[in-house]
This record gives sequence, structure tokens and C-alpha cells, in this order.
Amino acid sequence: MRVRLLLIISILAAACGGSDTTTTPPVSTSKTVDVFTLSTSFSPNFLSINAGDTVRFNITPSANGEGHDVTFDAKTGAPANIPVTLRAVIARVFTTRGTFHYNCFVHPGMTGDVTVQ
Ligand SMILES: [Cu+2]
Repeated sequence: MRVRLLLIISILAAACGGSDTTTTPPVSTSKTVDVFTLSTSFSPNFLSINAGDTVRFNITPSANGEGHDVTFDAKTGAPANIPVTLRAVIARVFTTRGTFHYNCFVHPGMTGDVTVQ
């Protein structure tokens, strides 16, 4: 009886901890950062991200009901511009390192920078 009990205990111990099949899921290192339009400014208007990260432009109308565009300075690696939009969430992936300056031409002075490291 005692031997049988020990046998059962050792079988259970082997079943519980005998093999470790736990694997660590791959960790995604890229992230998504939100930029919002606050009437006639981008918030935040300076971002520092890593190559491969995504910026989501959350566009809502300005106080007087106008839309916004996101137009990047001409530069290798700059993502596609966003045309004048009244309300939408539009994502851009930054894959090239550097600082990318952008403007909303509807509202002079409404600018931002994304620095990709
Ligand atoms: Cu604007």
C-alpha cells in the first residue's frame, strides 16, 4: 500500500513538473502612438518613436468645423501624406530613421515632428 502511494505520488510529480513546455510568446517591440488634433494644434506635436512604430493621427474638426491635413516635408522615408480630413483615425508606419516634420496647411502654424530612432 505504501509503495503504491509512493508510486502514484511520483507519477503525479512527473506529470506536473516533468517537462517544461512553457514558451515565452514573442514580444512585439513595435508600438502605436496616438496624435490628436486639438482645434488647430497637434497633440503631442513632438514624438520620439522607434523605426517600425505606428503613429495614429486622430483627426477631428477644428473649433470652426474645418478638417486637417498631415503633409510631411519632402524627405526620403517620410510616410504618405494625409489629405484634408474632417474626422478619421489614420495610421502611418515610420520605418526610416530621422526627423519628419509635418504641417496642416489648412491651419498655418499647425505643425508637428516625429523623430524616428
Ligand atoms: Cu489643421
